Amino acid sequence: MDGFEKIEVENEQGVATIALQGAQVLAWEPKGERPVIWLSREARYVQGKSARGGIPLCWPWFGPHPVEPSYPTHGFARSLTWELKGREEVEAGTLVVFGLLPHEPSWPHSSELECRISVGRKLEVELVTYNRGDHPFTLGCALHTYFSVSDVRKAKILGLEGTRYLDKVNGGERIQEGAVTIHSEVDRIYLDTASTCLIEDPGWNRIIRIEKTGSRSTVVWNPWIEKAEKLGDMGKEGYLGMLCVESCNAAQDVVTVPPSGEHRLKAVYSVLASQPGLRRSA
Ligand code: TA6
Repeated sequence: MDGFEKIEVENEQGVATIALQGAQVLAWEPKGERPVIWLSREARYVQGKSARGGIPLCWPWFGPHPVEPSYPTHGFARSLTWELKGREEVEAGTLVVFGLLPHEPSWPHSSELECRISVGRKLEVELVTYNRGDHPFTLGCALHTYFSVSDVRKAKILGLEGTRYLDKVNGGERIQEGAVTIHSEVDRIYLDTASTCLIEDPGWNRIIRIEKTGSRSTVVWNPWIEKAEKLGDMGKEGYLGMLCVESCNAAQDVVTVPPSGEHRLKAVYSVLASQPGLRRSA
């Protein structure tokens, strides 16, 4: 992580590392737990590019720009350096606040961003968009969170059963039947869902809970073998130890922020105590 300027946070409840570039959480775990956030062993720490893993912030669009393919995928907020606005001890742990005033030709709107990250037994990440202008604007955004799992082939995501999704690997729209499991490349935008998701990880006998507000879509992504190789910064078997479950406003679930208004996208991550039932069903 040497190429990045970082904030280290450690309190009685949790430990985290956050980069100033992109206000990107690179690591977090509650005290005594295994890492919850996945960071590639082969991540590159270069200016202007988010590191592979952690929690990149996608803003003000998700995926490719809707009309201009030369604009960066997932917007520009993840690759700019944010200002550290404050750090204070709070009941839940430590609150670190970052700010960004975007001045990009691709985003001709008067806006301000804040990212509020609370580190403790839970990790809370809130991305706040303020409209400082006198016209409404429409944006897409995501907390593109990479979770660490013992073996993605054995993990299950609960909370998306019966939800319609866009399948970016095979094309088309489908309905999720049962829990999401991963045995090949998966890249899906689950639409119109505000549900809490659970990642069941029988190998590490734990459940990661993802609660969210201000988010109407959830993206599930694992690049699997070939795509991971093409990315070049995942490590040889990195794809087996990670899983992205992203709290988003993507595809048709974009958000319009009125003049003087704001939008808050927030996720709260926690690890549930080991579940004895998990071992039996594994
Ligand atoms: O969120 C899933 C996704 O949009 C995938 O399509 C995938 O390629 C990915 O994000 C990673 O994007 P990045 O630009 O960080 O390589």
